[in-house]
Amino acid sequence: MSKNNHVLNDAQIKAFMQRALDLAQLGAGNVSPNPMVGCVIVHQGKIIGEGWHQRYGHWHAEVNAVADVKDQSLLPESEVFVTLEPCSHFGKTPPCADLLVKHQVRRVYICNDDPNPLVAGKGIQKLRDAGIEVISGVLEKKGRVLNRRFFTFFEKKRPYIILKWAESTNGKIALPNFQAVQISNALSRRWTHRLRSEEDAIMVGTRTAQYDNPSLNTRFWTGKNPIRVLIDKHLQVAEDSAIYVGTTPTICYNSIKSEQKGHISYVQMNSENSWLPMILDDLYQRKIQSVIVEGGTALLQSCIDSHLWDEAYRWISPQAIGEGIAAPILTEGLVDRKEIGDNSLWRYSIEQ
Ligand code: AOF
Ligand code: ZN
Repeated sequence: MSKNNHVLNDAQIKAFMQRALDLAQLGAGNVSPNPMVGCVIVHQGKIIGEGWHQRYGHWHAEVNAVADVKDQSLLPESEVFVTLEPCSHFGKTPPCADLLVKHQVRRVYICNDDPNPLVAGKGIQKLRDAGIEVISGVLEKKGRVLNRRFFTFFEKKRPYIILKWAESTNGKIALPNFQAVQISNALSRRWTHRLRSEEDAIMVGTRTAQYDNPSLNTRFWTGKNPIRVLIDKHLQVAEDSAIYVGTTPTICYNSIKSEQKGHISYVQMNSENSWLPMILDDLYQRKIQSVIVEGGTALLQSCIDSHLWDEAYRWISPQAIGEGIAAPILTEGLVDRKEIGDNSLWRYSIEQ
C-alpha cells in the first residue's frame, strides 16, 4: 500500500470539519443529554466514511464513521475529523479513542474538547500516547454554538436558559389585571411549539399558570413535550390547571411540600434566599440541559437582572393593547431582528 503523503490545506481542513458539523446536526432532538457529534474519515483528500451520533444511548459518531468505511485497510493512512474529543470512558459504548487507536489512524482533527469530566482531555491523551497526531480547535466556535446547551450545562453547572415572550407594539404582555390577551399568531405559535420540541424543559411562574392557563406542551409541531416547571411558592395554582393535565413530567417548586403525585413532583424550597439559582441547581442535578422561560414578566426580569440567561426571543406584534402589564426590559445582546408575517422576532444572546 502506498504511503499517504497527501497534505491537506487549511481550506480542506475547515471544509471536512464543516461536513462533520453538518452530520452532527442530524442528531438534533434525538441525542440529548448527549452532544450532537459528527465524524468524517478522509483518505488522500477524499471522504471514505461518515457517521454521526444518531440517538441517545446508541453508537457514537466515530463508531458509525469507521463502520461506514468500505476498505478498512485504508484506516491507518486516514485522517479523522470529529466534532468532539473522542471519548475515553466505558459508558453506553466502549471508548471511541480506543477504536481510533486500534485502527492506528494517521491524525485526528477535533472541533471541541469534551467538557464532560468523564472525558475532559483523557480522550486526546489516549490518542497522543498511542502516537496519533491530534489537532484540536478546528471551527471551535461553530461547534460551541451547535452544542451550546451541552457546554453551558458542564461549564456553568446549570441548564442553558432561553427566555421567550410576546409583547404588543406598546410593550405590554398582558392586560392590567394579568388577564391574558392573544398576542401571538399562527406562525409564532408554530415557532414556539418547535422550540418546545427541541428543549428539555419549560418554566413559568404562578400568575402565568393561573391567568394564561397554558398546557406548555407541543401541539403545533411534531416532537416531544418538554418537562414542565412551575414556580408556585404558596401552591396557588389549582390542581386542575392545564399545566398539570396529561402525563408529561411536571415539577412544582413551592414552600409547602415535597411529594411525588403521579407525573407531578412537588419540590419544597425552604430558604429565604433567591429561588432562581436553587431551582436551576435542582434542574442541573436532574440533568436537564436546557429550559425555556416563558413568563411572566417578574420571572423573566429576574433572569435578566441576575444574568441567568443565554438566549432570548422577543416577539413583537403590531397590535396595541392600551394599559397592561409591561414586558421585561432587555437592553443588551441584540443579535438579530426579523419580520415574520406582521410580527417581528428579536433575538438576543448573552455571548453575542
Ligand atoms: C464521542 N462521540 O458521538 C458522543 C460523545 O452515555 P454515553 O456512553 O453515550 O456517553 C456520553 C458522553 O460521551 C457525553 O456526555 C460526551 O461526553 C460523550 N459523547 N463522545 O466520542 C460521540 N456523543
Ligand atoms: Zn465515544
